[in-house]
Amino acid sequence: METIKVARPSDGVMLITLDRPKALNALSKALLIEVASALEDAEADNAIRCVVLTGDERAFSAGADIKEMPEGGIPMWAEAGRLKAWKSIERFPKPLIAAVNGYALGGGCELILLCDIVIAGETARFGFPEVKIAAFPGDGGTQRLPRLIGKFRAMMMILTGDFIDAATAHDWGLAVEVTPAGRTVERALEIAGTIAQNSPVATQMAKAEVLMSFEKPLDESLSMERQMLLWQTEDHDEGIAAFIEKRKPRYTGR
Ligand code: CO8
Repeated sequence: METIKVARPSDGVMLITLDRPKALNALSKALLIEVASALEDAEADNAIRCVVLTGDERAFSAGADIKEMPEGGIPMWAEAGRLKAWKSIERFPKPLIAAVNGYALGGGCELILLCDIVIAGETARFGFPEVKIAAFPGDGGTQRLPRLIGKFRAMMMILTGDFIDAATAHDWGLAVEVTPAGRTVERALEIAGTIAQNSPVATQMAKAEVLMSFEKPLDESLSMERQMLLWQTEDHDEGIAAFIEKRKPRYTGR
């Protein structure tokens, strides 16, 4: 990997660090493909139960790589490898946590919108500055942002291109917790460690069910939730047995 670093800091947890510091971790096509590929590895590996995605202290990511744009032109946005990478990140079935310090802009913020939990450092700045280069958030931002923070706040961010700070992001529901900058990744890893102790089959079902609430009409998603509830698993039997026997469960993901 040339544009990301991948580590396994604790049992069941993968940490992906965007690593193009000189370009503020801008999402070059190569970087997007490497993130997607690391997530595909995480999906295939039964030992991985949760992934944390982060950048560095200056930037989570400053968005799509503006310097690739003159050469790529309009066809670059519809290029198959790029779209496939976004799709594969969107479909990642295991819990995905963003630990955000510094700038999270444009495509960088769209990447965060695909995460399941967002922890922001006090220095984090979120924004959609695409309008300033006569573009718009075309990798999901115009659709996902208003669903998360409401129409007026989304319009404010997308139409002005102005950034919001970590406290405002927290207030608007774009981040669940704000930490001192030096503790953001550590806190995200703590949460990942907690998730990793739960049954992977249950956490993946729960993620899929919550995401359904954004995608399907309520009557449809409620009946799918009911179908999932009826889906008996070995982990569920194990969870109940462990509770009754007053011991820690040993989950296998079956
Ligand atoms: N792409 C490429 N390089 C970047 C990017 C970027 N998005 N952002 C920063 N860099 C580079 C800078 O060019 C600079 O490189 P160099 O040292 O070689 O000159 C280096 O990173 C450091 O940046 P700055 O010197 O600018 O650092 P500052 O602290 O002065 O400013 C900012 C930081 C405010 C973050 C500033 O860099 C900035 O405004 N960056 C651009 C942010 C932006 O506009 N992001 C959105 C990009 S568009 C997008 O994400 C999706 C478009 C989808 C369109 C779909 C249409 C269908």
